[in-house]
Amino acid sequence: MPANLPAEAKAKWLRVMEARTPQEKLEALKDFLSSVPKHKGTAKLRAQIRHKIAVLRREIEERKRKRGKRGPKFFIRKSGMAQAVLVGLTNSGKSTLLKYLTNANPSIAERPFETKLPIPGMLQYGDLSIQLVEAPALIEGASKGAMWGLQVLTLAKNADVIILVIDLSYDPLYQLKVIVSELSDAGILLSPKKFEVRVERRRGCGITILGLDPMECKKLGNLLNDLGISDVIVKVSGEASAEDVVNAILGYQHKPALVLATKYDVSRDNFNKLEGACRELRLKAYPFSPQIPRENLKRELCRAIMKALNLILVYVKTPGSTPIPVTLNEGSIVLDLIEKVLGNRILGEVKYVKVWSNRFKFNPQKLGLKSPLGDGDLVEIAI
Ligand SMILES: Nc1nc2c(ncn2[C@@H]2O[C@H](COP(=O)(O)OP(=O)(O)OP(=O)(O)O)[C@@H](O)[C@H]2O)c(=O)[nH]1
Ligand SMILES: [Mg+2]
Repeated sequence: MPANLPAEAKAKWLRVMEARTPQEKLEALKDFLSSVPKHKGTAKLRAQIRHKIAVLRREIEERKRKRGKRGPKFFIRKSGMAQAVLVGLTNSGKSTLLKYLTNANPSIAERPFETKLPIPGMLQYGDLSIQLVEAPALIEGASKGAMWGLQVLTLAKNADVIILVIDLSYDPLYQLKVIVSELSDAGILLSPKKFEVRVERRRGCGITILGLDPMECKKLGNLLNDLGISDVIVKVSGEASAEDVVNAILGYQHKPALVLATKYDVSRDNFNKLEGACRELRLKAYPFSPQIPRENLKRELCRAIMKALNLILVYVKTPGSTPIPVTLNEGSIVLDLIEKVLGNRILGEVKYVKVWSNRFKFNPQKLGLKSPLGDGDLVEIAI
């Protein structure tokens, strides 16, 4: 039921939306909550706000603790083309994977909670280099501060991709549920973001929603009412549901993710069950066991990570030089490549651009600045 909020509370909600730092947001949320009348119609809203306040408080305390403490570090500086964090329950095989696929040498053990700090390793395949980071085990209640849960979730927030490590020999659906719900409680959603949301405040304009179909528009209007949000113009581009838009407004992040199902050698039968559940969440699952040839697994995983990130790898050279690998976003054009490797000052001096590609019947071809590039293209830029 929409919460019929007094004008004072609505004005205070706008302060929440305008807050820039977590501390400002926390104060604004507390102020807002104090102005929401307590009755049945606002129970859901008050619960949501209390939850948000609790999450923010923990985040702020966590930051303070990290700043003040000169102890073991949970932060891993990014290197390589992307950082992928391995998140899974204890004993799920995270260290085994890291050791099999990278140069890292973590301790592998049957006893639980063997890995106590994040461990990085570099996954190299051909010209692709992806940093894998083993996160210490996630447990139920991580998002509420259990064990090192909040630090693990912060690692996941900072990574480019999340790899869910799920042990096939022990209730894989339970593990999937725990990981997905802990991440979601920490504001991390595991689906590619296919939309953008812009919110503008305009006094007296009511709720105006642009870019959603009528059903979703109506739903979004109700959800915004429940949150006490009015006088806003919400502009949505791309594919989004009303819930997606509300999550975006509440600050949820979307992270590309994939699933690695370990111990395939001992519990092969569970893979199909897990794969089905992953499909419903739009996650792709890959089997793992140390019996799978290392190079095949590295290739498949690198490709999957690049795809999840919408990245392509192209090679660039000047006439007579050795090509160097460069990552670009999918859909990039020749101009994007030149800007990335040479900067835009040089643009006027480009004489020609030749491209060798398996998309072409005849190679090489001279391309214009607006021509699209594809994965594996070799580009020669003459200046
Ligand atoms: N048969 C088999 N055993 C595996 C596989 N992966 C891991 N194991 C075993 O599972 C146990 C736990 O492996 P680890 O790699 O240490 O697990 P972890 O997720 O790093 O565990 P923590 O760091 O303690 O959270 C070890 O005894 C491994 O040998 C696999 O694919 N097949
Ligand atoms: Mg480990």
